[in-house]
Amino acid sequence: MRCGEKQAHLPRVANHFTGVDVRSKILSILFLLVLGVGGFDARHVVEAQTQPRLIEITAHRFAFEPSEVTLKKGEAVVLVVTSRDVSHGLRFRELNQELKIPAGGKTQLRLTPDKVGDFVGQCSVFCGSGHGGMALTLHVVN
Ligand SMILES: [Cu+2]
Repeated sequence: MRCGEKQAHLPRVANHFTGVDVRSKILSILFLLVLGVGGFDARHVVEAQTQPRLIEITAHRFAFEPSEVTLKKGEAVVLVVTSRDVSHGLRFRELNQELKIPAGGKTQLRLTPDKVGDFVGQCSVFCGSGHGGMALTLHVVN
């Protein structure tokens, strides 16, 4: 009887080890998946930190929308200016920056303000009767 019990017990032990092996394989696969997802998240955060902030602006006769934007000194931003109608321009005399926006198109201006203050950009392409009042003000703060 004892001998029979041992023989009956042995396969169970073997099964038990097989079960642990499968479980540890599943665990290590899960662990790798978690690591992979974690690694992806970390890369995503680093990218988000190094990419300049995009600021979408619409230009149309005779305004920029929004007409005021607040920026942080030293923070890199990209102004993405889209024209909804005719060609426009945007010139910041004090910052020595100018961009042209084609009719119905978009233009980007990368900018890292290095001084605090208000900087007014004027439309620099004549677009009609209200052209002179078409402005975008950048408020640069600390
Ligand atoms: Cu204009």
